[in-house]
Amino acid sequence: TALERDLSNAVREGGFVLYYQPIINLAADRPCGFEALIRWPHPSRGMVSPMDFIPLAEDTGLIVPLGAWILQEACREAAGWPGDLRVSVNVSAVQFQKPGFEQAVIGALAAAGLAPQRLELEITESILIADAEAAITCLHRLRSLGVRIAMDDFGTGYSSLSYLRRFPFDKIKIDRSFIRDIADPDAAAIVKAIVGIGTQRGAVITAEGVETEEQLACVRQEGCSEVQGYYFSKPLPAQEALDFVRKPA
Ligand code: G
Ligand code: G
Ligand code: MN
Ligand code: NA
Repeated sequence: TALERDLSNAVREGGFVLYYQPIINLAADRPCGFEALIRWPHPSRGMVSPMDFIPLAEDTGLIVPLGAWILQEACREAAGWPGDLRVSVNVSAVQFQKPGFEQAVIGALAAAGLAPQRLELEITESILIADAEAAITCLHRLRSLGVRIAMDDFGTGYSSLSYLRRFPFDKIKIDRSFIRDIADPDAAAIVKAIVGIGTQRGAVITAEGVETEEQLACVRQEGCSEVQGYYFSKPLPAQEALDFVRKPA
């Protein structure tokens, strides 16, 4: 298709940009890192959403070079950030399962000179579907390098809670649908349960999609330690993200 051809060209010519959304540590009341979110400024279609082109990249295999570029670019950018700010990179299940994924991570860290502790990989439960044993082994290897693992969109997947016992992770990101509905006691109870399980496992709990002061108060009350969402900032171009960190509170 035409979009497929354009995607292939964009991968070859570097036609993508990464935006960065601040992640706020509530106790410190300041950003502790950024989530990298890819953008594709298409010459005639305008901004194409990753929800439209990541699946296409997965189907065509372009996710391998594209994913390698995302890792390299995010690590390179993060190496220039002050202090111990982390970068969180979304990894699709297909990308994770391709041979060479671990090597792409190691290569990106080395090329950027970034400490592995400053890279966090956001994965979803879907990586466990095909071959859970292989996925768990790979996660252990990545963590032994020092890279952190976050479970993204948590609560929306289809895996059973028993996976949580075998799955090595450092952080749970509570899906924004629960935060949106947090005034509803059922959604609040789910947030409370996730915080309980995650805290028991020693994980950091991040609330995603916080848009209002009321939602912020609720997730703080429920014991989330980090928050992300439009209430603080939308995803920003790299330079604006740095300005966000430097601006006085
Ligand atoms: O920022 P936003 O609307 O654009 O992102 C839409 C979806 O695309 C989200 O599910 C997000 O996780 C995914 N996404 C954004 N950037 C990346 C990326 O760099 N790699 C992968 N695999 N997914 C991404
Ligand atoms: O699937 P993942 O969690 O990686 O994707 C994050 C998505 O959430 C991105 O599309 C990002 O732009 C979007 N996002 C970030 N903060 C908010 C928010 O406060 N509200 C909404 N509706 N979307 C958000
Ligand atoms: Mn994410
Ligand atoms: Na998410």
